[in-house]
Amino acid sequence: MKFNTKTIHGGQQHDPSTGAVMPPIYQTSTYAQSSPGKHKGYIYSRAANPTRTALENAFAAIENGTHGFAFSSGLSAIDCVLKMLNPGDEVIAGDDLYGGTYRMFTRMFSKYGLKFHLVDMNSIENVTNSISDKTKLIWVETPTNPLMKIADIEEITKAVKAVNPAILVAVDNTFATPYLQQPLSLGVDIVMHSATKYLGGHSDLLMGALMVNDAKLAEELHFIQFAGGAIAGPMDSFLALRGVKTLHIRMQRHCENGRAVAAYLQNHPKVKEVYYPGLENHPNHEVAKKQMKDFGGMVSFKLKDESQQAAFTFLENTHVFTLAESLGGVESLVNHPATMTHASIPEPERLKIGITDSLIRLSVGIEDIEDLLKDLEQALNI
Ligand code: P1T
Repeated sequence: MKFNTKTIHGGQQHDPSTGAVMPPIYQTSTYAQSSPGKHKGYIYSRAANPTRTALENAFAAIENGTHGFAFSSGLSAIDCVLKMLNPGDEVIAGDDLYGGTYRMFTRMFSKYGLKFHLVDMNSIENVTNSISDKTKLIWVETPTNPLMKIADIEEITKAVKAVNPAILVAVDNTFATPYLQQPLSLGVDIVMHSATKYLGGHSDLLMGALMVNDAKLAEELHFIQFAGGAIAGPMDSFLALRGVKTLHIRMQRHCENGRAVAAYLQNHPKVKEVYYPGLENHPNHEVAKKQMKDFGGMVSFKLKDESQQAAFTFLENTHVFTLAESLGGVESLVNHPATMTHASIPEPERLKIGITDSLIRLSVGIEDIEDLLKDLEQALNI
């Protein structure tokens, strides 16, 4: 199947008991057994639930994987990956990460003996030079949140595997979605999503996803998911599956609107810099063109007036763009990374990579572009 068909049919079967075209919401924690150990494939919903199974099969299909896993949040999916490691193991990750990922790495798992090297993945040597015999995982977020940096997934994976094929490479594919890039097909081991975002697509649920195409890795992740318990519930699984079915058409409009917003901002006299991989002057535009089908709906920018007050005036005055954390829903959102999504990163670290008070992040939705541009124009002119 091609991608658009897969978003609707990938891994799906009509419900075996009734023929229901959409999987029912199996709102049950447990399943009857006729004799101890004799059951119909489902035992207890922490291990598996039919609504979640339908979603997990769809997740696997859209990322070209063989196995998918649905978690209670994006962070719990990352937590599951890190729990494969042991104290003393080392992880190399990008230097620009979602603030919650940074917080989990530096304040939770460091405590349990994992060591994190955060490097600028613009340069592949920065990754390979940090590899030691303790390196077990490379964590790649691309495009990055919020600075929209692009890492070359295929080249990084090749370089890492050339040093040690046992090192796992994982990609947080939240910003791109499998509509734009499919990391498993580029050689990585694990794809992760905050399905809260584009996969769900309607800002009505929290969820995480992992996709792999290796049975042994799948078994290990399923064990941690089952033993740890951070699973997605049946109602959220139903909603996320409904979201996935329109991913391709939503993404087309997100990309169209994202491109138009980036072009508009780039020509605005009050805007200092625009961060969007579709712009020809983006430092990684060529890599983005190579590995992404289009450039998505996330656009960050800095105002020329670098004061926090100037940013806040803008943020308080948009009407179609709602000031809120999160991204990837049908509605447009605006966010101030320094005080909102990335506030957990200590100020000196934030400033070092460029998350200043004047940085504003837009999640461009699928409304009419004229209304979005009008809204930005009036808020910029206050
Ligand atoms: O929020 P949660 O579903 O737990 O997902 C965490 C996460 C992981 N990775 C990326 C790239 C993310 O953007 C996120 C969540 N991000 C936001 C809430 C935000 O506004 O940036």
